Amino acid sequence: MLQTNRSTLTQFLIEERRRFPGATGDFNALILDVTLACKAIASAVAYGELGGAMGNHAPDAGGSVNVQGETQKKLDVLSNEVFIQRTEWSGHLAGMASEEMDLPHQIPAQYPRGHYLLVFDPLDGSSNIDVNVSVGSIFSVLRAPQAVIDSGRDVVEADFLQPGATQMAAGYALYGPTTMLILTVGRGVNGFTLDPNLGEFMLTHPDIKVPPDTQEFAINASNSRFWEAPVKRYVDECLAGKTGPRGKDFNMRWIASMVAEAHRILMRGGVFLYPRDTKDPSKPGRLRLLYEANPVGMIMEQAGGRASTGREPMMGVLPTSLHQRIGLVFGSKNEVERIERYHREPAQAKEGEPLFASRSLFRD
Ligand code: FBP
Repeated sequence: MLQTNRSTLTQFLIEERRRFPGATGDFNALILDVTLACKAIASAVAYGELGGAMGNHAPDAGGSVNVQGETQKKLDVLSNEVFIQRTEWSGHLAGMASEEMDLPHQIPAQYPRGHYLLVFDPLDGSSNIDVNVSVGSIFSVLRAPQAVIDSGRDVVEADFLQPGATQMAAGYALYGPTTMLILTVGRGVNGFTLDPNLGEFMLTHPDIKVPPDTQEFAINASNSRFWEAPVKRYVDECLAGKTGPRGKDFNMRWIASMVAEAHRILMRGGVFLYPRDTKDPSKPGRLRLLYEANPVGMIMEQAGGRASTGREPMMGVLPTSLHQRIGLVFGSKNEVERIERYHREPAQAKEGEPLFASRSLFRD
């Protein structure tokens, strides 16, 4: 039964804007353009093989590889194009950057340029597309540097290298059993569910708060031999459960779609770790700072959770490159702070801790 008393996303944004009498409405219009792109991607994802969008991109040409060295899925490329088409014409953007594009995307000359930069991961969790597991789109809005706004010049990589704390807005769309949008414009976090009949995002989860404590962690345990000692200690203690120093049992989850993990944690708490490890010394982490760690980090912090590199707050990290990778830990505040503390504490003495004995699950 349709609940007519719910706010739409448009209504929510207009009510938010009323708090800023001087606001032009450009920011709201940009958010609505981005969420229209998400609706279009939700439809392509939902059609699956029927829409011919499954599988690798350009298979006849041996596939295509993005700047990350990852094989691009058809939906990766399609989603990237949808984000560009839905946002570049509006006059709100000075430029954009994406996981699927080596360099920043310039706003074509026929369109006016605006005050904002859009950074996005058009389809997160790509490895799950062909197996029908939830995937999503992640976005972050930054203010363009004044020099860009004043001159109208083309954007360069350096314009995007702003710490997470300067984000104007961040969000993700989750393409799961329902399509949901999670959004922060810097005043808490709100969740919207796409009403497929109306084609509107309806406010269903106002003012989301992440529980400060949890008994659920998410990490790809197949990387355990590459983990640093503080992460091994943390996971081992979780696995030791009641019999160990934590004195309580923990459950584990790993969906391999970060956006789906973030959503679970927003809904019921938890902690997600894709830490820096020794697997590939040239990569100080698996996930990307600008369009994965920073937007999810802002959402977590705005919902009372915490986001960290494991050593320092994520929102304070000064980016050095567009596709920079970083170790990422986020979720329930007290758990993330414990992991940060373990990184500050000297390495634990091995003896006396059964799990760290020679028969430990995660031996060095
Ligand atoms: P992309 O799909 O955008 O490249 O994202 C990376 C990602 O899929 C995350 O969503 C997820 O948390 C992680 O990689 C899974 O990594 P792994 O394959 O090591 O489990």
